[in-house]
Amino acid sequence: NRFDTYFQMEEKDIIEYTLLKATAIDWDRASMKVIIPKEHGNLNYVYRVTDGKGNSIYIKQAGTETRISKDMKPSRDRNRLESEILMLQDSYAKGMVPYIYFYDTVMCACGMEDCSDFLVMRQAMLEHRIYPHFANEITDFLIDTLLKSSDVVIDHKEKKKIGGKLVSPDLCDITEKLVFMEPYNDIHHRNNVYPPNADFVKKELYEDKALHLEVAKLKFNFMTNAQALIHGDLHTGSIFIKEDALKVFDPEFGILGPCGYDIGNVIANLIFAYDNGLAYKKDEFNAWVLKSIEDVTDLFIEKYNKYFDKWVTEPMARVEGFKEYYLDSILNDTAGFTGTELHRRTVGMANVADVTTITDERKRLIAERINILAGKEFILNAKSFKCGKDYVDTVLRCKDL
Ligand code: SR1
Ligand code: MG
Repeated sequence: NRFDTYFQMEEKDIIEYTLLKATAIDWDRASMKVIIPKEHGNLNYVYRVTDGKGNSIYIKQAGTETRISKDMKPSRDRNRLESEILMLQDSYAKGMVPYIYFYDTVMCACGMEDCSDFLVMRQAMLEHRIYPHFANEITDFLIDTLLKSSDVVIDHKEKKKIGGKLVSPDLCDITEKLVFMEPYNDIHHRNNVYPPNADFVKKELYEDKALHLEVAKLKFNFMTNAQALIHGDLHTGSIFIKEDALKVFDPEFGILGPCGYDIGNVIANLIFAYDNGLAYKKDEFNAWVLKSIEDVTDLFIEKYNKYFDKWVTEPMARVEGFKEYYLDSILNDTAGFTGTELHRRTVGMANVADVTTITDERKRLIAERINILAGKEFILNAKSFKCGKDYVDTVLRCKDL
């Protein structure tokens, strides 16, 4: 059949492809239609297929080039990695990721549970929606996926196999450059710096040598600290959310890496939501965002302390003091990676709508400075961020600088 050789599908190919691959669903052919979702990520192509009987599915395909840049051509195998990581994460955190119906290594496409009854959380944040359950659920996801895939719990040989099978060198390369280098030197001349903040960025990010040293340490931490199977890109655009549930998707940047990278990404992206709420004077929303920043940190610590003892299998991890030592390293990393995410999404190639849609120049300038200054505090004083309040206090202080 014509799907035996890779080509980048278009809307007109999707129904035929769905019928061929998504055979677990009893489709009503006559009423099938394809919808292109409004939101999309930076890399891939997504279609939603429905029929008149209530069946539906997302078809997601990796293109040869990324959507954000035609110059970037990360291996299309990323679609397999994403599918396999989602299936593994589902075994760690049941129901907290979309179900994978199939994945196809020829067309580099998968069939994923339709989550259109959820909103992409980035969009929900732009609409200043409040989700009181968020912190509890995301920390369930974090503790389940991170602790269970760390050497504290998982069989060590199993874990090493995951590293060989589920990591994309190309996507790691993107993160290593976009997160841990370019925001500090614009070496590839593809940063997106808001012109009114150009001098500020130069002074605070490009010329601060002490900052560069700490970022270099974080980069090597990211590349060498194979602590757990991390999602690798856990921003609000990778979370589907509704009133009573959430699902995390898009783990193609997954890697055996430091747990703090995922936790830090969640905290930083809540700070972007706060920036937007501040610019648009959404006080109730921002009170919830700040509470969520606090709760994400504190609930992670609470759940870590609870489940470490229940789940630990590695005898040396039971040695007195190890549990505290390990948590401390995760918290230090969390602070540093919160900082790098704040910086790269503010000045780097992949900005976030929370900030770029602030239309008032002065307010956007302030939002960006909060991110830059708070990010520096998190990186330079990482050891002082031990609980949620430490993060909130810093954001509030930077708002008034
Ligand atoms: C080239 S891709 C740019 C960014 O989008 C993805 O979501 C990752 O965050 C990546 O760094
Ligand atoms: Mg993505």
